[in-house]
Amino acid sequence: MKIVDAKVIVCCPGRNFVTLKLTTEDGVYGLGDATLNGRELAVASYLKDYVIPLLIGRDARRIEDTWQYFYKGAYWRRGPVTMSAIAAVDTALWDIKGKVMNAPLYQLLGGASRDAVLVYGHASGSGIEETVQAAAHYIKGGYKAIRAQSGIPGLPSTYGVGRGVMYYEPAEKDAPPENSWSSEAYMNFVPSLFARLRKEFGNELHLLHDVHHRLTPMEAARLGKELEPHHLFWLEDPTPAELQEGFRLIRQHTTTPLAVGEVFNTIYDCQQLIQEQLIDYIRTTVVHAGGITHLRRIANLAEMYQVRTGSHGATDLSPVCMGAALHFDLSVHNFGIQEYMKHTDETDRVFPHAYKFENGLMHPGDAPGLGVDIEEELAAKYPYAVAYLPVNRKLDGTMHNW
Ligand code: KDG
Ligand code: MG
Repeated sequence: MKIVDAKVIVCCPGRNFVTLKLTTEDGVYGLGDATLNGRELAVASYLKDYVIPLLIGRDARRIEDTWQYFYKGAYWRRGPVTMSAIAAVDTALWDIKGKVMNAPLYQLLGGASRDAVLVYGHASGSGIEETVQAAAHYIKGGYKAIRAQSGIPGLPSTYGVGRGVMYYEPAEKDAPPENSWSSEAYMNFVPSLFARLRKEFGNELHLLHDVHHRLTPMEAARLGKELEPHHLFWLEDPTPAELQEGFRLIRQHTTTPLAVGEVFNTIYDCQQLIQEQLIDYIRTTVVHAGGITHLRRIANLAEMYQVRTGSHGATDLSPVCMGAALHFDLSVHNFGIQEYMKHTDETDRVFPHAYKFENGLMHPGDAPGLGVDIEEELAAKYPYAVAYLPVNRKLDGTMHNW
């Protein structure tokens, strides 16, 4: 079953997406998400200039061999551009396999391990009361798990404050916005946000929080400790994880569960974190960590150490990735939770999909393959527009982690 056509579709229905479409000699096609927020065209070029010429004529059934061919064959391994490109190929091949077998992808991955997938949404506001209102909105919509972020008194802008109640979009057209940051102001404020949320909503609701790599390990240890009375589901990216051993220090001081990994590309980025049980949830996702094939490998390692999955699912991951993630989540034994941010209506029109949200849970649907399509003519009406993620500086102007 030869691959005879491969196309990279770049579109911007509200935000930029890069999609790979592979077609076989029998006319069956598969899709893969290749979106790397703020660096989209680098992956599009990697695919067009280096991957597609080698894909044409390959047997679409050989998913594992194709993965190894592009991972080992490039010589230059890992990195977000390479791994997003490999992910797109891998996802499209799984989509094709599902369509050929006339089965939803999760059936090929061992079948459903659960009835549906627990997801969390984002509640954010410019201050505590607005965040409480946003959380109430999500609860009304059926959510059982909510990530809460809030503007910090004294700081003009901060991470995670959305656009409208249901949407969040950090990338801005043209030049990167500059945010300002004070770890002291942040740490002094966050426990009061969660105290208020618990007071308002009680103990049953799952509450999550994203630090977005902004603290040192010792600062993160303090925050984790102070949040303990509020029983978070997880504290995400408390410190940059290039220094995996930095998590040992956090772990020694707090029982608040830790989640890491949305910027990881391979199993080697989280090997130590998992094997030393320094984290509770691994957030690697289909598009940035080498596709379904590699994500399953990470999940299998994590299972041995009682680490559960919690894949990244922000809106810069396209509906193609969301569909793939839900098949993975439904099937993998050590699933924990899935991030879910609603795409805009124009994005959903470009990518019609079978997955559904109901009562705080999601299901990928039973359409063959991924169950996600692309309306190419409509996509063409939304041309690419350069957009950058923000950068972050401390109050004295020092460049910090965004
Ligand atoms: O592209 C970057 C965003 O996806 C990221 O900032 C969102 O941290 C994020 C999250 O947890 O969804
Ligand atoms: Mg995050």
